[in-house]
Amino acid sequence: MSEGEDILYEVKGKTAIITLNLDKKLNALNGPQYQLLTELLQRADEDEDTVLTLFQSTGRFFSAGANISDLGNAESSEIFSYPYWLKNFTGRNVWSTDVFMNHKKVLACALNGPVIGLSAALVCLCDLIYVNDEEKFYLLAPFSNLGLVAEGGASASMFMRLGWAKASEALLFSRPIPGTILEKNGFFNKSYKDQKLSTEAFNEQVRKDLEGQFENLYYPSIFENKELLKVNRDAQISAASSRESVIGLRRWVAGIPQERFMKLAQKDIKHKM
Ligand code: CO8
Repeated sequence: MSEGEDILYEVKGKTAIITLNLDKKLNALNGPQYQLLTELLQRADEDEDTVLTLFQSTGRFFSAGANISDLGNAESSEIFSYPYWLKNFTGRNVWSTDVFMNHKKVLACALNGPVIGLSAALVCLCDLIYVNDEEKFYLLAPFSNLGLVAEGGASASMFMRLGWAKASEALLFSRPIPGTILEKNGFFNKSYKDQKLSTEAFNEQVRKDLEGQFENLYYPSIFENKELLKVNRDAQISAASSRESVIGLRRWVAGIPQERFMKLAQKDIKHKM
């Protein structure tokens, strides 16, 4: 294992494993942690021997999205400025989305628990999605509740993966979409519910199952097929990501999400459950 404590990077055979390891904060990530996650994904992409990149987590949540206490680090003089948010929001979001979207290897995620916000958007860019227990899983895109708009290309990827009806509920009304509904919509490949696995055992089982899927195949064809599969998707994700990031930038400069994040932290507002 490497890359410190918060996000772990490990290579096992032909699999690069990236693990969110902040379970006490439900794997909510601050800006530098999203940046590190993106750098690690790029590292897996560049590793010639990697066939599969497995994005996994620890504890009871896959990720509670952006760390809502992260804003405390910004100077008061810069919190409403374009340079600050271009660097800490627009630039980072466009880059992370692009790296996830353009990952050349097979990109799979093992969802041990619910996923929220920007992390949910990044999950929607994975090729394959596995869920430990759909009854304990939901996807929440609470952008309307936070004074934000979709991020990470979610305004395009969510209707592709959830269907228009559920993507509208998720994005317009910030409604959590339960795992049982997501199963019907074909959002994930497989549930491990019947096996009643701990998070660690689930992650291990997903890796073994996936390695069994590609071990005797011709790897360059896998990568070329991935490229073909995503070619039409990418134009829409790219356009969405750039548009979302510019609208979001204006919101931050106007101070709207800051106010909503503070209300959430003080429990004056909460997310629908
Ligand atoms: N940020 C920071 N800490 C968090 C977060 C978060 N997003 N989510 C949970 N935690 C912490 C809690 O503060 C708590 O810590 P502590 O034990 O020290 O008090 C611990 O995790 C456990 O959380 P809860 O006790 O609240 O657990 P519950 O099961 O009761 O509730 C929820 C779980 C529903 C996930 C609840 O914690 C919650 O609503 N969290 C906020 C989720 C959220 O709004 N995330 C942001 C989504 S938007 C996004 O990702 C894009 C924003 C772009 C920002 C860009 C910034 C530059």
